Amino acid sequence: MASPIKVVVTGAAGQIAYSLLYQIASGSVFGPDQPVVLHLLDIAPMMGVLEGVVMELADCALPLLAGVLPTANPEEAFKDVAAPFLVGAMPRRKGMERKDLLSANVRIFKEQGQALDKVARKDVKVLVVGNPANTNALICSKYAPSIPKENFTAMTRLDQNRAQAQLAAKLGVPVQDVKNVIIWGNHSSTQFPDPSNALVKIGGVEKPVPAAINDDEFLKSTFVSTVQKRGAAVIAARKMSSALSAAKAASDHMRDWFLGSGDRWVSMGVVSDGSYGTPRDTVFSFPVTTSNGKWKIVEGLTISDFARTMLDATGKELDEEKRDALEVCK
Ligand code: NAX
Repeated sequence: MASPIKVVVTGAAGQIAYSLLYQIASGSVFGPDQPVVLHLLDIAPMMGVLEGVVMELADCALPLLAGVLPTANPEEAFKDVAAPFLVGAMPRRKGMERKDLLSANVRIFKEQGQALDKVARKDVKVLVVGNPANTNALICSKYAPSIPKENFTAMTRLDQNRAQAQLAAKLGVPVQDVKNVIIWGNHSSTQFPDPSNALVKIGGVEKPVPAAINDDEFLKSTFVSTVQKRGAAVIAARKMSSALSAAKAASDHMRDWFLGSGDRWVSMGVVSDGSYGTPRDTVFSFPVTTSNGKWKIVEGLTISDFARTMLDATGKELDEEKRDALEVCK
């Protein structure tokens, strides 16, 4: 058995963490032979609730769970960690503008970047889930200059999983028979869920999804807006935001980053190098492949006029968020 790795989940007393912690501790993320020590970070007023989570983790009697450390101190939480799931953030309250939320949350990610810089492993793989996830990841990376910027990513995997599920339902095939749907840009309503390179296995043969669906109007309109608005649809029905599916997506993202994505493309928010005419130095979601703990942007895809407009719109939003966030951090 390998020696344990330290994994931190922030917002550990919250609803996404409640599903995520079990997946990490039961071996679904780092594999069935990798023990983990879980560091649980939340704010001081939540320590009582966190105590309950610690009790439940113990009561799960999980063989791979080698230790649990609940704390409200970021430096203690991030000490020597290999994999931080940065989930904790302030939720959007009634009457709060997007800008107010951004300003509250980028401060959290500035502080956490500084703490990671000081005490985390230099090969740490950071996944930011808390919103605005892309810009929070950018700020976190900027305040952790001793850690390579490639090690900071934002979660758009939930959007990818939603898109894959929508296409599979339309085609009447199992979800795993659809692959290579892409989420471009921001994890927000400007994201571009792009089915143009997706493949579907029908009768054992892979075919392009656009040809199999053969309905341009559906693919450019209904499909795109269903995926963009899926989070709001879940809130309307559940009166709470997506948690089970968000935790599953966070697990998928980190597992693929650590263990490899195989022959599938996955979408991750990563620091843009300007690929596909996207704004450099923003955390932009691209199709990537992963192996040996590293991601690589899929190259050489054709960008249609429609896709260009969509990529530009989401890129513009990310540039604006970055400008506002850097202003807040001054
Ligand atoms: P909850 O409000 O249930 O939990 C958030 C937890 O974070 C709370 O326990 C809170 O005390 C804690 N927290 C606040 N400030 C903190 C800090 N400075 N350090 C550590 N912990 C802190 O929210 P939940 O539903 O779990 O969602 C968490 C975040 O995920 C939100 O920002 C949400 O918008 C975001 N999401 C991102 C998604 C994505 O695809 N990237 C999808 C799901 C989700 O909406």
